[in-house]
Amino acid sequence: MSEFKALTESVIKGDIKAAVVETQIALDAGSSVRDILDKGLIAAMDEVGERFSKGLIFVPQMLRSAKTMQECMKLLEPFFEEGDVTPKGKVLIGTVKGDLHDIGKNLVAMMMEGAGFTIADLGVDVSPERFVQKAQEIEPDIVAMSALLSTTMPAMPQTIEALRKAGIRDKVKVMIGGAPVTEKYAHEIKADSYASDAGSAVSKAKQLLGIS
Ligand code: B1M
Repeated sequence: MSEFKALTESVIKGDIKAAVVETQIALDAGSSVRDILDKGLIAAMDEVGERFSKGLIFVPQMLRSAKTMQECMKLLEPFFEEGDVTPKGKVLIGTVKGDLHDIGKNLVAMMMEGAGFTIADLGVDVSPERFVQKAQEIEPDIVAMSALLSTTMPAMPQTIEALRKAGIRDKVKVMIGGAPVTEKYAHEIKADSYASDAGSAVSKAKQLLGIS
């Protein structure tokens, strides 16, 4: 593990207090937010996932680590602001039906907001009907879907189909992402864009709307 060993270990253990202190120490030491996220927090969640796969930990521990990461992210949030407040477009985001994972989706929403997008966040377990209803109400430029489970990925094409049936597929761009999602899958289901992480979600969103 890296210079963020203490932070990573606190997140793996689900020790909120220690992890928050370690995040602050890293910020005070001048570490970049990107490094704290990638090498500290996300690395910890990857290890948590590994341990869960091996049966070494169970859902309650995974939940505790998730809560710990969320508390640390609160300290990082102010740093996502780019300072450019020119409105970039409206993004409707949610984690798809059947899926309760929201950390990655929240990170994408936070970074997009920091980059000047207006965000409407539907939360988790969002049905295709709910995406459609909200899209009709707020007329977003982009509908952004996150999925962390291979079993919930099919809710993405279902949502695209629901948008089509409602007659609004051509009025929005669809972006998808999440750990099991791939560029190839995005192509297969005719999404307009795929992003592998929150940073690239921002640049892909700008590309979709023709903003530099
Ligand atoms: Co779950 N879980 N989980 N879990 N969980 C995974 C995803 C898993 C890979 C763990 C494992 O087995 N190794 C596995 C899925 C296997 C699969 O299908 N491929 C799994 C499982 C099996 C489950 C349950 C089924 C376990 C059970 O009950 N038996 C269950 C399902 C519940 C449900 O959703 N219905 C479950 C439950 C949970 C908790 C609730 C306990 C908790 C989530 C809490 C929460 O989110 N509030 C949890 C957690 C924490 C994880 C792991 C450990 C960490 C996820 C995470 O937050 N990562 C995860 C293992 C892992 O990912 N390594 C695991 C950090 C986050 C920043 O990364 O979300 O990938 P991520 O987001 C990234 C990119 O993917 C991307 O940007 C982010 C980085 O910048 N991205 C997008 C995400 N969304 C995007 C959207 C975009 C663009 C980019 O555009 C729209």
